[in-house]
Amino acid sequence: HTVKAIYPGTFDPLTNGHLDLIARGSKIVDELVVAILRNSEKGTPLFTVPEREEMIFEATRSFGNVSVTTFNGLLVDFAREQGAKAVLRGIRAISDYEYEFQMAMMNRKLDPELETLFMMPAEKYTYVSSRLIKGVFQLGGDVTALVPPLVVERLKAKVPNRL
Ligand code: COD
Repeated sequence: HTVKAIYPGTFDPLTNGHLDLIARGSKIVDELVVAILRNSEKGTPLFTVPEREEMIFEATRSFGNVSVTTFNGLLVDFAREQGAKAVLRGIRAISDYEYEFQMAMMNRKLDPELETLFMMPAEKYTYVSSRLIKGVFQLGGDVTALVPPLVVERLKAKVPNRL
């Protein structure tokens, strides 16, 4: 049988850490669906959902088995609709564990059939987060080694008057 997995997140914006995880995940599962949460509670995003979707689409088009879409509501419901058996999540450091553990257990409670798979990124991306990328870029820092080239372009267009 074929295994389909969902890689859910906010992706505001996609980083090389996310991309590293997508590359690792796509080697393990048959089909990987990157799913952007539309109604995020993380506050006002920098990029709109269509902007985030386009950046992910461009960055993942060379992988034959990765697609990108958006979702609303419960992740377990979306996974069931998609016929996905697993959710892929990344663990960067111990600090991610608490939050990820709670989500994985809650999702298991909601749907015992859905498994959460955790993968670790390359060491060089363990400190990369969308939040830090936005903060550093807005203050004039160089993020070219940490996000895909298109994300750098989009950041420049979005935040033109940086220091
Ligand atoms: N290296 C490796 N992995 C990374 C890196 C990095 N540098 N940066 C981020 N990641 C991982 C994160 O750990 C995460 O696993 C994934 O990439 C996506 O990251 P984010 O920050 O974009 O995603 P989140 O944490 O905002 O996603 C939260 C969800 C959208 C999955 C969650 O809120 C959700 O499922 N919401 C839907 C409603 C629901 O079902 N709620 C109940 C859940 S228990």
